[in-house]
Amino acid sequence: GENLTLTELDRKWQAKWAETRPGRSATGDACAGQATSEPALTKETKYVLCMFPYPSGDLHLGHVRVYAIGDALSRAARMQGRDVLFPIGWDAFGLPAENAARDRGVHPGDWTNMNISQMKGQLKDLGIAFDWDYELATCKPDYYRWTQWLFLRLHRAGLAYQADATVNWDPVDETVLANEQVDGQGRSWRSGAVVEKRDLRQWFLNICAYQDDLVDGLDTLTEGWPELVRKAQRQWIGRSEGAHITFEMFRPDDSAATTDVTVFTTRPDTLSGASFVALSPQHPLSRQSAAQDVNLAIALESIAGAEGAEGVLLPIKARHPVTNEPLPVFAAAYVLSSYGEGAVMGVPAEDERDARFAEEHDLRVPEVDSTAIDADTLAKVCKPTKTYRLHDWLVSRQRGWGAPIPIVHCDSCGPVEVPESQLPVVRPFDQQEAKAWAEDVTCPSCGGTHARRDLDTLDTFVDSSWYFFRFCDAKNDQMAFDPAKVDHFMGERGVGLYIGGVEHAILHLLYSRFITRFLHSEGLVRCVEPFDTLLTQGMVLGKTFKETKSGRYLKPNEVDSVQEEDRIQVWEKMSKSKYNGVSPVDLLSTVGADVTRLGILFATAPEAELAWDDAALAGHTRWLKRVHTSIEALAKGDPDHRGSAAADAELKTFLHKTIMSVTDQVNTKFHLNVAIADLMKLSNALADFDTASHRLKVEVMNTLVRMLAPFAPHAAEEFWEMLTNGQQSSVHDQTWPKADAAIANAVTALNVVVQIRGKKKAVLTIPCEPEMPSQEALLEAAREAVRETLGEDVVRKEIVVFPRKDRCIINLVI
Ligand code: ANZ
Ligand code: ZN
Repeated sequence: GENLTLTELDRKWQAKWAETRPGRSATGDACAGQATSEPALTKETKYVLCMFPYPSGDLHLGHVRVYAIGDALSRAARMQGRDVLFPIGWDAFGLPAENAARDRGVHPGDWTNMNISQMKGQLKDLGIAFDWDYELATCKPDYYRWTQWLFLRLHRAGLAYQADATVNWDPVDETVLANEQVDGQGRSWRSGAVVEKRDLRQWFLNICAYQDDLVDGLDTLTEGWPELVRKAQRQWIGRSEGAHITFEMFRPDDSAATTDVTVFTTRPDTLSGASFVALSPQHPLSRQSAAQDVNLAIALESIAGAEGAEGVLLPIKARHPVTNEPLPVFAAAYVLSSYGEGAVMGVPAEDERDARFAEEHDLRVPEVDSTAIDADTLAKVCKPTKTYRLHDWLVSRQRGWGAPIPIVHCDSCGPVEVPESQLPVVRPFDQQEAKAWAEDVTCPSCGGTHARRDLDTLDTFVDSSWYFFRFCDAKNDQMAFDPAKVDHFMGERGVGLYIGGVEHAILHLLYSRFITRFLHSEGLVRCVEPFDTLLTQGMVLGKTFKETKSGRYLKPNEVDSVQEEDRIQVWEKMSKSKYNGVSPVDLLSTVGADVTRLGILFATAPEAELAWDDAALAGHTRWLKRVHTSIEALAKGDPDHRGSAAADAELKTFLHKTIMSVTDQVNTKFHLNVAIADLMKLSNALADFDTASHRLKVEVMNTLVRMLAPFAPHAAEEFWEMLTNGQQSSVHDQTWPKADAAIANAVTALNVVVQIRGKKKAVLTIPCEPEMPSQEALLEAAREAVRETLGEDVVRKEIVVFPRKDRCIINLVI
């Protein structure tokens, strides 16, 4: 360990680890290419999973944060003797690869593979101890073959179906666009063409079949999931309890022609105050009215997309179901077509939006009279029901870089499943080639030769909705996963710890929960919820400079040229356009992996937003150097040196308190910043208790280094080698220290408060080691401490009380 820089340590130990693979323990061993060995039945498993990255090309600090957290927690679990699975893979399908393909003329697969190998190198440079044997990429046929299998299982269970859906169609590029790809003027971001709406036949997954389970299941996650995420899930599903009420509609000029319209209400008790009915502009009755009247059609067109009290009076009336009174009917902008029945009863006396609408359109505002309608009548009119905001999951994408939908369309048989034996269905990326490939295939059902393949691919959220199962058995080429292997790592409670960005709090988690419930109902997995504990890490913000007047972002080299009073410094999400980005690759080559990791982990708790400041790094470098120096000093010390018993006792207690706290943080609280602070304090304590015995100091250092290993794995390995003279295997193969509660809670010193007639005059600390001081010794010390205050006064009585084991109050009565 002579004079190596931290970056040299990274290289030294990474090269060693590549050979020795310390700390490896996961036993889904088929993945390691060995015959399944005896699973470690006695070992408790722990599955630590970080959300897998999109292979964009370079790591950013957000990646560093999530993987540094996962690495620390999984390393600590390994040292605690757990059978740990800590895998990594690539969420590798998606649009950026297609864009790169178009812009640079490369195949998206080549572009993706290049990025994967680059990011993989960076993750290794960072020293993250992933189980690389379990690596997967969703764009590889050996993975998406099973995504297709999953789709077929859903289809067979009646949970995948086709329906028409409106999409943005670019007539020049002949492609479908996502909403974000259409600008404010309704033009394609790429071709500039005016985007058209088209109805296409698309595949949906019937997630709504699980809507109640997905809401109710949240109650089983109160311990492990952040309240905010559960709330977001609940809101997204949007279960609302209320009633359906049916209104009879008629045309005043033709009272014989009636139809029924049902509204959804959460307040059936306000029916007596209903003074109008409002329909969404897309409601069949609104459309029907528009079809008969051009002016109405134009008026309807103009309110579509509005958000206020805009509305159009329709030439129909609604009959109040209790009073039979005729009520006006509107098509109103505020009524959503996709919620409830797309129709509301307007109760302006009770509902704010109805009130605004009534005011705008000069409508009556009748009071709600709870006695006007008796309970019996009301019950008869209202049908209790639940409504949900959740919609079925549209999974068809008109894209080339995704998992092809394994369906063949036959004129005689309709949509037919591609037999499992023919998976994977591999689609040529080139659109022209794909079109030819899709034509004239044999129908698996009737054998006809003019069937067509489905040209669409699956939403990439389908790929990521089941990858955590595949990780348990990533190389299986006979099935998506062996249920026994999934059971081994996930059991009844799912992934032990899932770490990722809060931006995935809704869709990814919801889809994964849905698919898990589906696979459970198919008898393939034992868990009903995929993620037992969820840790959502906060964003990493960069130091950002702006010119006050213009709000213009300043480049680093511009900052000094702008007067201090003319610029402000803020923390914002890192981005190229704000010149506030910090590249992990640069950090690795300057301060090294350990200091980068400490910088991220120590800055704040994992859930909090992190204001990244390079200035904090120097402190971490100094700390590691200090530990290094004290190990060198220990090596030179006299091994038989016996120190003061009092110092030994205090240092020992400090050590065990630290073990307790750090263990608690890595196992349950996850405030790794606190754990690191504890370790820093422990290394300071070594200096503070310099008079302690040499052997104890070595023991403290040995324990400190083992607890440092998850956070600064390279430095800890170097320190371990120094401490053990290279006589022991890797620090990452060592066991986690055990706290002795008796020592941690031992009383090593008494806190003595000396009072004169009940008033505090002095506070003393009196060591309890090597033995408890006698009462007489305590009194002696107390008298001595207040001798000057006492002066001539004579002490008449001495009262000694121990309110706590380590606290003593001595009251002197004069
Ligand atoms: C009468 C009423 C009186 C209502 C009252 C509320 C308060 P949540 O809780 O979000 O489910 N509503 C029903 N369908 C709608 C649609 N498609 N677009 C816009 N609003 C719609 O809201 C349910 C309430 O929202 C329903 O209850 C209905 O207004 C309105 F004092 O009916 B209520
Ligand atoms: Zn057929």
